[in-house]
Amino acid sequence: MPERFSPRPEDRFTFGLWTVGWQGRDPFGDATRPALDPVESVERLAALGAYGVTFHDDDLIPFGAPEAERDTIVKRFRAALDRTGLAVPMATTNLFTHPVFKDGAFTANDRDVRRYALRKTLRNIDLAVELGATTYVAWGGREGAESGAAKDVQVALDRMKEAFDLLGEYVTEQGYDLRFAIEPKPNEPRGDILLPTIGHALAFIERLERPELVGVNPETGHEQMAGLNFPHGIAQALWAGKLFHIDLNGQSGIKYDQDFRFGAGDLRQAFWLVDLLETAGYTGPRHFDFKPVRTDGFDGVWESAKNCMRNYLILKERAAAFRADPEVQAALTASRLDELAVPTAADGLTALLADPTAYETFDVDTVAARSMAFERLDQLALDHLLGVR
Ligand code: 3MF
Ligand code: MG
Ligand code: MG
Repeated sequence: MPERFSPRPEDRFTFGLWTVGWQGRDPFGDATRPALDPVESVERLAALGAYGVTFHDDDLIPFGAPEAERDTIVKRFRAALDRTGLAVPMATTNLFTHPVFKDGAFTANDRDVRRYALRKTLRNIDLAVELGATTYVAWGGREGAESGAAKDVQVALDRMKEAFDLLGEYVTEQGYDLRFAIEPKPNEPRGDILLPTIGHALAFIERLERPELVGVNPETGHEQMAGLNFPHGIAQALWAGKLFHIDLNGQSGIKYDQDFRFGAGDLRQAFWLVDLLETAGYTGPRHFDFKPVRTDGFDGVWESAKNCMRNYLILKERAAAFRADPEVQAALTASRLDELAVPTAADGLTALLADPTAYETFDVDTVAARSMAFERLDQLALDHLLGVR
């Protein structure tokens, strides 16, 4: 393997404990792999060149474990982090596995469930901060419904806002350096989930008491399950200053959440995504949220974890070659990308209204006949992606 595709901690690749630890349980089948010790995951991921790990509370500490057991587990986990140098930049809460969350957590119709969900989250926030996390992800997989009357969506959004306002109040009072990142998903496990896309989440955040504390954690496959263009969604999140974190994986079109390794699925979108992240100044972790296919043993688990990082680095090299190619630069100019960067009316509204070339003498037919030359530009990108340039 060429040296240039071997990950280093500076690449900031991170993995959820639940990814390599996924046992292959799906709605139709039982586990195909035994449970993985989080300490082994830490050691293996460090050896592969990762920067850090992330976790749901229950990935590390079994649900309902007594306090003494919890302390022992955390101590052992922390020792593994110290030994390997892996960081914990993000943590999150499991508000979806236990049957108590069957109708949601922050937006469950049952108030007792909502209060419990908040307490479970606050408890894990303390641990996250103790382990050095600066981002706290919230994926509301059970916040939704299968039928119309079962959820009053506007009222549920009031409850969702209440939850994030309380979480913001808590981290502010504690003086924690921690920001929240909402992870949108359109469906699965609920028939329809609240805050289904990046756009819905961005609009919701602006209604919060402390919007500056809340951003998004978009996942490749989740946007693609809604038929959306992931790099476009990421661009809008960056534009809004809200890309606090990202879940990278692979997905082939509008179907169940496939969670393939990064690079599998829609390779063209993966190329444009890496191009964007690497040129737009995103400095956060490159976090993989994937599921090693359940057909494989642990060989496939570590192979796919390694290849998430390898594929990212290959695409990073291909995207950089695309940007550096003089023919691409000429093609970008021919497609007038430089002109898009020029404000439309920096001379102001009055000047625009007084400019006859903008309307009265504007030759619509001549301008309509100008080719945008996008086909040439796109083939250059494809040639670079395919490695023939
Ligand atoms: C589900 C997911 C989640 C979230 C996680 C928060 C179990 O489709 O993507 O993974 O990523 O809960 O990080
Ligand atoms: Mg997913
Ligand atoms: Mg995810």
